[in-house]
Amino acid sequence: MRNKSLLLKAWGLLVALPLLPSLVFAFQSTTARRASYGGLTPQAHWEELWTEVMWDITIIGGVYILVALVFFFAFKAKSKDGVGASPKLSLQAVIGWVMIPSMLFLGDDLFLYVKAYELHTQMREVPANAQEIKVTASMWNWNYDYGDGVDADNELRVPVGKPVVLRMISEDVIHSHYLDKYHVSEDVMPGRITWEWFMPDKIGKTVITCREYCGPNHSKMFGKLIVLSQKDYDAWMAEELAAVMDKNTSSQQVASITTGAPLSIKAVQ
Ligand SMILES: [Cu+2]
Repeated sequence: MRNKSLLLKAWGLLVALPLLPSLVFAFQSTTARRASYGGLTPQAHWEELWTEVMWDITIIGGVYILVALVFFFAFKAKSKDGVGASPKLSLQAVIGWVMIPSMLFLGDDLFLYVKAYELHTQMREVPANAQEIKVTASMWNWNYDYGDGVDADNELRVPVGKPVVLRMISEDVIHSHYLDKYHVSEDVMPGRITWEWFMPDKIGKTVITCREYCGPNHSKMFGKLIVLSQKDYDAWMAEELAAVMDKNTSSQQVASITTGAPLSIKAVQ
């Protein structure tokens, strides 16, 4: 009896072993990598984690198939009329077969959980130098407001290599702003400001979609993310600012003409 409980303890230790390396990795992950996230943008971070999940399930799945195949051939019926052998397992073997694979899975799950949490934290922590653009969603339009009177519908222009934070609100129902290439999406709601940030790392155009059903034209609620070189972005912004100035000047002219109106009102009286 005493021997048996010792043996069980030894098994317990053995099944706990796979957890140790994952805890060590997890600890390293949160302390050493946290400061700079290993130099990864959230996008690269997301892709790294995805690749890791794919490798893990492929390796674990492969090992399971291999073990199943070995058992299939080792214990199958030897003759046409025979029956397959089903060896009786000892208690230790039963615990081992159940616990070791379970702990391997659990160890890997914990490791991936810590990495996913790290990615989530990175996606929530906006870099201090991020450019802020205000987003207003409505059925079925995205408006991007850069400040100083510059805004655009369904086209988001940003310079390459600088983090961008979108501060978002909805005028009607719940929408969700999804930047497919950058793996970020966030609900856009009436009465609440939400945000998402991304690092535009490559010049080019990618799609922006609404990721929350928001009415009959939901599928038509998409836009373009246009990443420009800093030079092209500055040129575009200068053009937009000039257009705003022009508009302001002409509306001031309209305003001064209207201020002359009391005379004509008096004339009517
Ligand atoms: Cu929508």
